[in-house]
Amino acid sequence: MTSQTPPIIDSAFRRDVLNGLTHYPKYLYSKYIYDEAGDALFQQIMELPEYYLTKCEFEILATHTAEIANAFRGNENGFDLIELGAGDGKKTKILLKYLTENNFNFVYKPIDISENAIDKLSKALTEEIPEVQVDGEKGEYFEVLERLQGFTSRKKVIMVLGSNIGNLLHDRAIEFLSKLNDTMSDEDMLFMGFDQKKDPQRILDAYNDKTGVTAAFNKNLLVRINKELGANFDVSKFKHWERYDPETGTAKSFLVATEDHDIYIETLDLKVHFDIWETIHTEISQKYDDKVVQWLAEESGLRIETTFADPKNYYKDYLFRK
Ligand code: AVI
Repeated sequence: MTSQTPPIIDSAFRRDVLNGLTHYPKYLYSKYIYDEAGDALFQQIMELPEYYLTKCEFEILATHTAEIANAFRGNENGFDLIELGAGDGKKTKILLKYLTENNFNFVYKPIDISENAIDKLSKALTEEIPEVQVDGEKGEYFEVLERLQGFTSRKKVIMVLGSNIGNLLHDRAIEFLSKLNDTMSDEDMLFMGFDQKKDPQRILDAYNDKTGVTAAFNKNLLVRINKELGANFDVSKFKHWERYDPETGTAKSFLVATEDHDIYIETLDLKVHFDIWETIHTEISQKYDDKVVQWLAEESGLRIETTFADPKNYYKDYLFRK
């Protein structure tokens, strides 16, 4: 700190940046990558040939559409298909088309913290699959789920695609799954994607593409701190680095300082020093196998009903019940 007066930490972003950059070793939370620029970079990542996750899950949904849809089917009251973090809905549309064409009684409820994302998706669906009943909700996942619990007596199928759970450490993943469990009744289901352990090189390549999109995605954290907190990070002084531990299944992303230098964050009145080769840990992308998913489920009071995999077993969607 260069000033005597402590800065007013008036937002979670400011507080987390302050905590992360004054901690040793330094870290930043990956959830802050996703502003408008970060969302656009993630869309580009999903199109990369190296990023197999999206393609595998797409293949699973396209191959096992009928089986998945039939597993979701409820009683005569139908069900609410609640998707957490729906994004552009590219994968979900396969299911929605099938459910609509086969006259399933359901309402699709995408949930996202971005109102813009919900509006865009609802509009796209009205044009592409006009028969589907869409009722999106803006808000934090659990706040919305609690609200829904209050006025829906229909079966809920909660869907979390994209191995988003992999961005949480195991204890936080258990917390997340347990909270989902709390919102579920006996007939409700949870359908969730988990990227699987595989050839370590394949995983490293997925998080270290040749074109540098993943590097730009991670560096967007610094760009965002510059924009929103008035910092002066020079992103060219950082190198993106990926590490994968095949024993734990954890892929870890870092930004590594390539020279000894200081940066300054105006709204925090904070000077941060980087030694040459000092790291900022930016993201974890956990990889799983059935044993680990089984353990996570048990710890969270859930049980695996069935699984759907792509032909190479790179990726699996698990269907859970309480
Ligand atoms: C959103 N999440 C599941 C992605 C992942 O694979 O961990 C984010 C990502 N990071 C780098 N590439 C993609």
